[in-house]
Order: sequence, then structure tokens, then C-alpha cells
Amino acid sequence: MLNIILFGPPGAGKGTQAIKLSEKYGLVHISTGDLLRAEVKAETELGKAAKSLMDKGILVSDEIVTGMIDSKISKSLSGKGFIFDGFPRTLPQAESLDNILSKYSLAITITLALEVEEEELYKRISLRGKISGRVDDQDRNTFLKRMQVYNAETSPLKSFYKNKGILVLLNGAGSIEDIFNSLSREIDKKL
Ligand code: B4P
Repeated sequence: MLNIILFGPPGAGKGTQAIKLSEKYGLVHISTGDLLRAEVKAETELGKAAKSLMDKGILVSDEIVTGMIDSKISKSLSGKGFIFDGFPRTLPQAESLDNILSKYSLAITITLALEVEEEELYKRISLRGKISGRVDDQDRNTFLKRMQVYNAETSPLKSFYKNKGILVLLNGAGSIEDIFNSLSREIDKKL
């Protein structure tokens, strides 16, 4: 199985590229952001708890997110693999992911980290905010909070995957197609 983590700050293009890569390589795309937004839309208890945190740019609890991931993985074990988009975002989530995968005798093949300057990230997110209606995309302070959370809790995961020898850093600035091609080149080396 080919199991990929697509990593990067808010607005780096994880969701955009994960959709294209999952189509090209036949992988199951698991986006914790999308799963949480679906819970919010359906007004479930989980969604109600998640909404206020997401709107403020704060992470939802590790326990909730990890439970959702385990359930999704267990339903697609006969496929070609997974692409994780926006997960893991904390060290406990990364450790849980390893534990869940090893339960099924699986492991992460590669972690692809998209690197983009903060001003470019803000430009993309505020543009999306005008069309998507996402509350967390519409306010500069919420963006700054998301960046602060990313720098404090998520970015340190790069060392976690570097130590495992499976981290690849890639420039996430440029056209969607050029970035897709450079991600594909890295994945092809693993096939
Ligand atoms: P996410 O849904 O993961 O949101 P994101 O980081 O903003 O998205 P992404 O990087 O995928 O950006 P995209 O491709 O769409 O998280 C939202 C919230 O959910 C979090 O703040 C948190 O509260 C919660 N959450 C999610 N996962 C969690 C977890 N594991 N644990 C706890 N809480 C969690 O790109 C952004 C925009 O840029 C798009 O409009 C796109 O069209 C554009 N774009 C993409 N690539 C471009 C390019 N190359 N050039 C120009 N524009 C580009």
C-alpha cells in the first residue's frame, strides 16, 4: 500500500493537491478538515463541539480526530492506500496514526511537506474566504491564530518524520500543475 501524508500550513494547498493525487494514484483521500466540516453541516454533537474551535482557528481534540481516522481507515483496507490531508497536526496524532496503521500492518510511505510564505498563504485563504463562506478564512486575526497553532503544534512534526527518514520538503508556491508534478515525481520514486 502507498500511504502518503500531505503536510503544510493552512492554505498550503494540501486539499487541492490531495484531490488530484488521490485520483492519479487511486488512493483514498482522508481530510480531517472535510470530515469535521461534514459533522458541522449535519449538526451532530461532534460537529457542534468542533464548530466553535474551527471558527476560531483552534485545533479540535486529538481524541475526536483520531477516532474519525481509525474508522475511515478500517473501511478501506482493501484499497491501494491512503492520502492523509491535514492529519496528523500534533505529535499525539502522529503517534496515534502510527499505532492505527501498525494494527493493520501498514506504515506511512512518505510525508510530503509543502512550504509556502506566510503572505502568500494569507492571500490564498482570504481569496477562498470570499467564495467559500468558511468563517475561519474570513478574518486576518483567525488566520494569524491558525499560523500560530501551526508553528507551535504542527510544524514540529517535520522533525518526527525527518527522524524516520520519510520527510520530503517541497516548494508549495507556483502553479497548481507545477506543484502537482513535483509531488508526483517524489511519489513515483517510491513505486
Ligand atoms: P483544513 O481543512 O485542513 O484547512 P486548511 O489548512 O486551510 O487547508 P489546505 O492546506 O488544504 O488548503 P487548500 O488546498 O484548500 O483545516 C481547517 C480547520 O479544521 C483547522 O483549523 C482545525 O480547526 C480543524 N482541523 C482539521 N484537521 C484537524 C486535525 N487533524 N486536528 C485538529 N483539528 C483539525 O488551499 C487553500 C486555497 O488556496 C484554496 O482556495 C486553493 O484554491 C488555493 N490554492 C491552492 N494551491 C494554490 C496554488 N498553487 N496557487 C494559488 N492558490 C492555490
